[in-house]
Amino acid sequence: PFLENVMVHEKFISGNYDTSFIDKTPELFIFPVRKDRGTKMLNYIGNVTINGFPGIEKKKKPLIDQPYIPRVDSFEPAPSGTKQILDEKGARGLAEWVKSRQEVLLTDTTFRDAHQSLLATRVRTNDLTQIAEPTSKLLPDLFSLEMWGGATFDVSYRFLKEDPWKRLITLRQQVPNVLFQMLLRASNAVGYKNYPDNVIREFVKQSADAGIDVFRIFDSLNWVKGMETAIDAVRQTGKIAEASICYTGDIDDPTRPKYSIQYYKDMAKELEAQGAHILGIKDMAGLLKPQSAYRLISELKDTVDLPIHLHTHDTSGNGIYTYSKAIEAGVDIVDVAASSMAGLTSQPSANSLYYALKGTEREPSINIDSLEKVTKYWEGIRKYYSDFESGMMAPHPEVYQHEMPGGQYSNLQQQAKAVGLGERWEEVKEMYKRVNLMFGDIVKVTPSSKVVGDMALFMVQNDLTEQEVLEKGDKIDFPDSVIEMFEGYLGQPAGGFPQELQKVILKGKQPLTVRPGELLEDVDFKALGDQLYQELGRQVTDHDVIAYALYPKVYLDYTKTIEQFGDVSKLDTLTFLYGMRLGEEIEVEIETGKTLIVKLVSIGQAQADGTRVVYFELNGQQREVIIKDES
Ligand code: 3PY
Ligand code: ZN
Repeated sequence: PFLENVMVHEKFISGNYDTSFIDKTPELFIFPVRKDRGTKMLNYIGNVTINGFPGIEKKKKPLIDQPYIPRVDSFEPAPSGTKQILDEKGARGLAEWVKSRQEVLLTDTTFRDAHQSLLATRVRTNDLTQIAEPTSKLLPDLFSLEMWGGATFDVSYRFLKEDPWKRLITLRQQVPNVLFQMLLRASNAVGYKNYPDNVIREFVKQSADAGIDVFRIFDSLNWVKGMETAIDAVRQTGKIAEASICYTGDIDDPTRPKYSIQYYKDMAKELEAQGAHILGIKDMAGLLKPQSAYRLISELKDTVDLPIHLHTHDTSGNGIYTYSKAIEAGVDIVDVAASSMAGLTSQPSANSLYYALKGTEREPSINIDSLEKVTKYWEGIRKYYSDFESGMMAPHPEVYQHEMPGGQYSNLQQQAKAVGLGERWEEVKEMYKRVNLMFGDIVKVTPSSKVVGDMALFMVQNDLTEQEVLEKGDKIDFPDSVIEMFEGYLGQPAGGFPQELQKVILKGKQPLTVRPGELLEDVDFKALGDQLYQELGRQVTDHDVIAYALYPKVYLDYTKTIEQFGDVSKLDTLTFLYGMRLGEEIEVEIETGKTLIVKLVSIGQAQADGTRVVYFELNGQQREVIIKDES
């Protein structure tokens, strides 16, 4: 349509058109001045140099060596792997293949959960892309790479100002042989609330089309009904539905009978009946103790006919021991991370597990020297993101008490600081535990874990006890997330919500008992696309539309940043986070074969209006930008 616009239309050219509206309505012809890519980029660099990056302390760009990148032969095709097995045999065939293996299979989470848990999900696509092809060629025997979903979707748009779909597509091009796995929060997709069923279906379809093979699906209250749509949507795509049980409590603690071995066996049977291809055990906080792992896996193996995939976090320091017992009991696949990105709130180390199992009949098929090369890359990259580290320096067995998921600990700590409770962190952790019991001992994983965290902060901040909540609740303005969960918008917990508390929180409102998806109206994607087209004034893709459906405000803010600063994903990470040092020169490849050379020459004094002139050289030409100093 753009090739046939008015400028080339024969009537317009021949002068037979009434064009007086051009003179009568000049306001229709005011177009924003489009800044060129170079200027936009200088604006970004100037701004981050002067004002710092949101969420971390402003500081001078650190000097950090480039990471070591393992060399691989780009002309050699990648060895065939699990992706080819799925393509040949289908989801059921792949599951049978998994069950037939003697060695324990490994999922590498370094591209997703490891950095979600250690570095606030901040690792950028650039840094993932550099190691993608080496990973594909050096570690072709992995069961899967967990590289998408969970918090990555939101964080990409919100903080990294990059498109998560491009990440998926680019990595898929680099890794044609190993299954790609994502974490899907069932009816909450990659968000914090239930979405209409057709949004879940559309999101799953587009994710599968863009390259996801294995969907780990979980519900934040272990409510199987809330998982039905997502499981079915994945099955429709022909990809692998890894329906998962979230592990909480302690099956071997007689004082915690709610989450018994029987509870898990019943749920496993339900998930098998729903059509799961693989059974996932998602131990998001790392609460599964070694002996319990042996018992759980053994009994689940006798209960269902599915391969079992175990996920844990090493927060307590017992991760490898737990895996060792699970492997003894016959678990098929475990989640690990490259050693330099493992341990603590992340997954146990792949390298350590390899050495622990070497020479046993379940020794993983992995070349340890290759793994060490990949590990060295991650060791270098991690340094770029050191300002996002949580500060946890040692194993944290206290997790068995508070039961906070690996990804939540540092987040909640940040939230506590933000509301002035940094000094009262010990109380917040204790309150998290008490809130869980007050809520009836629920599963705590995104988003239910966030609700428990919000309530714990709220109670500490307002010096409330459980008793006071019940007695004075009619006068208390509870956090929105708490109200919504008690209304049933995240689904139903085992045994229901504590009724007295629910009444207090809902103040007369009636809770849902059905699946929220049954009540939420389907999204009209066509209408939404039109609306987005109007809003942005450009053509939009299906990926844009689904992103807008999931996160309207975050998505629009992202597009505004791109409009203002251009495609900032092209910048190297240190420049992206810290800007430039005076006198420094960098190269930015803005498209293949087109490189900008940027030098920061000087920064002017702050003017009366709070702005500074920043002097650059761009490809040798002097350029200035004016930046508002926010300090
Ligand atoms: C997520 O939902 O992002 C998680 O990693 C939960 O453990
Ligand atoms: Zn996890």
